[in-house]
Amino acid sequence: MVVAERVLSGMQPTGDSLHLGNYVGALLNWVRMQEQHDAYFMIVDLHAITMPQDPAALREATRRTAAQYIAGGIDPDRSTPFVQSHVPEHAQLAWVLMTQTGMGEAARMTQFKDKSAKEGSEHAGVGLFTYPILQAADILLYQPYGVPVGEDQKQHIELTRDLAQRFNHRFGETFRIPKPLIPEQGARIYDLQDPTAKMSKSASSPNGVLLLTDTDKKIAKKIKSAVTDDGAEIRYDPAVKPGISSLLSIYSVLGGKSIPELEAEYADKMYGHLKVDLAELAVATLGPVRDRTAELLNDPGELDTLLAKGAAKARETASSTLAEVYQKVGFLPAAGG
Ligand code: ATP
Ligand code: LTN
Repeated sequence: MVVAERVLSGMQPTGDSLHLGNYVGALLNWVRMQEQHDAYFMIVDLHAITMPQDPAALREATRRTAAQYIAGGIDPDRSTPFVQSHVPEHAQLAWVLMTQTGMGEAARMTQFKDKSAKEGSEHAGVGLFTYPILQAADILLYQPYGVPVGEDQKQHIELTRDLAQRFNHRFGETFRIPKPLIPEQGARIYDLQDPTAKMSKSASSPNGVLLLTDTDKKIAKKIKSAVTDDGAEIRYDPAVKPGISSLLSIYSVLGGKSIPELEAEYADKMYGHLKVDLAELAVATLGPVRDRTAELLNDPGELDTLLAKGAAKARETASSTLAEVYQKVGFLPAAGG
């Protein structure tokens, strides 16, 4: 039997819900990959607390994110969904990797620079600084060949590769060097109100972010009020027409049509036509995901059982990698352990 290659990824249980960027840039790609891979998908709650979180809201968001993974197509019989804090090895390996990371190397991470600037750098927590090292631990524990993420995560995967190579060099071959797997289309979805900014849970205007929990009416309204560009031509040109180009790329991934096909279809039509059709398509795709999420959340016991099963499976691999790391760095094994 050919053993399927392993892939692993995760999202933070922050904000009110996953959004269209997470769905298209990450989740759809995961669903595609689970067919051919031994796939692990985490809900990264340890990462979430690098920014202030309300404890009750965090617990709720963790379940909701798990439900959205499954409603979006992650099949728990095929893949392994789990909650990061259920597997203590993540924090344990992160500590070891922190001792192998340079201050300057960590300070160069653009997500850290952006987020700490937002907080005011004096107030930003140290967790925000070490965030990418925890992410490296998440990945390296499982020895995956690839990590499916949106484009914004490329730098973190590069750091993960550097840390793995450094560790292997210093302590002997231990980690597999993972590749970033970035989708060709939809790797970057833009804010509907500001088509030059990435759609993000922490966006300034809620109208620019299409949530997977939005009602049909809200989905349609957000798309119809999307910011578009001067002129009337429907053409993909992100530099000159960021608004229309962004709508075209969303249309293309959700509808499975290429951008040139869409340009031809809308050659004689107006912006309004494109928006009406895209709103309909978005309601048809995201509506069922929303409804299935609500059903799953109605039975939290079942969801928790599923996550416990995922964590138990994840720990088998994570603990064996961590044991090897502890041995390699020279920790004395606990007697009887
Ligand atoms: P925040 O903006 O608050 O940092 P986020 O919305 O980027 O959060 P994450 O949990 O950091 O959400 O990202 C989860 C996954 O979704 C990652 O793989 C990321 O690359 C992808 N992703 C997030 N936003 C977008 C986007 N606008 N377009 C495409 N992919 C995205
Ligand atoms: N930083 C990532 C979330 C994340 C992740 C991971 C992704 C944490 N650990 C491991 C892939 C693999 C993000 O912000 N999307």
